[in-house]
Amino acid sequence: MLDQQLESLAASTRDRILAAATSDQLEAVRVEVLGRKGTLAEISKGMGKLTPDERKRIGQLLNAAKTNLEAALESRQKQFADAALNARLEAEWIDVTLPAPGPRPGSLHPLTQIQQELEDLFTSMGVAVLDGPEVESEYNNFDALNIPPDHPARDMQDTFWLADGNVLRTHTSPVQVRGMAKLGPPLLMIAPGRVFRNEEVDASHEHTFYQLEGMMVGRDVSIATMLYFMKLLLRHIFGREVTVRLRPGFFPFVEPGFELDIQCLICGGPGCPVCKHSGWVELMPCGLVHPNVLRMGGIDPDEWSGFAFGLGLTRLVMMRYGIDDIRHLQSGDLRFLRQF
Ligand code: FA5
Repeated sequence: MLDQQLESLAASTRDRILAAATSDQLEAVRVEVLGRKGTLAEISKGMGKLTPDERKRIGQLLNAAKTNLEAALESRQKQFADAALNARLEAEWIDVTLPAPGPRPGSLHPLTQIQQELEDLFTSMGVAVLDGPEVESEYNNFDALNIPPDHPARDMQDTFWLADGNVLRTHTSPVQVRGMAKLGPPLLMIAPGRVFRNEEVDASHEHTFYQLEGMMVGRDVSIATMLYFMKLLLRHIFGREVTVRLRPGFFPFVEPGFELDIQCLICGGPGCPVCKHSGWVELMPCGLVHPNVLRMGGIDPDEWSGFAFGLGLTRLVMMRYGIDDIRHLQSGDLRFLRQF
């Protein structure tokens, strides 16, 4: 009686082990049949009533059934483990014979890109590209530009003074002074570079930013010549006509002086933090070179005239790419830089 019971339990359990689809189902079978309160334990309770010989025989059958079922469970469990391992290996498979992608190539900062584009444009027109030091003399940064020590215009640009009396140049205009000394009249030059101001930083103001100075000295240089130049530059950068306005502006080194504003390309006119809600962005102050500046540069203002402009290169980059905060440009954030 007990042997039949045992035999049919062993057969049905083997079937269930083979049919189990997950290791959880397998565990449930194990607990139900081989567990402490499982079916096998239940059967062995009936052995008390048997004769010693029968008990021995059934005991051996019971042990054999238990050992066989445990082996079947273990082998099925191993099948599950093997299948899981294979699936993982399949998912993680890599072709080691593929060539490695190598380090991601870097790219030029958008400011460098625009600076190089403008340098290419102007050199193709025969314009000299000049460079000046970032640590400048007080004389070149101010005095030679018609801004003597007691002139209130010195306060227009918050200056980083160095202990030796030099300054971190507040604009690229000192390269005008260097250009006049180096090239003499007639001259046509640009000077891109980094400038520094002790300013409060916000969406459109940095303490360290880039300008591009332009200067032309010739026999009959006029405001019309200047406008031609500036429009050419803007058309090249934006690839289309952009809306600009010219209004009077005061700079001691030009007379007359103007502010050239560009319609804000971030908001398109209605106003935003970049244009201080005015719809216009100051981009390129300019004017005819003041006779005092020409004279200090060793050029006779009765014989020569000139124009100069100081383009805010960093703001130009912002307008061209629709960058709504100047602080992104020097953040070093690769997520930002990889867009260019
Ligand atoms: C000047 O620096 C004059 N040297 C420009 C000039 C040159 C006038 C030749 C006439 C003849 P200004 O301080 O306005 O001017 O600065 C020129 C441009 O630099 C501004 O129009 C603006 O586009 C940019 N700029 C000024 N301050 C900042 C700043 N803190 N952050 C970013 N861009 C600035």
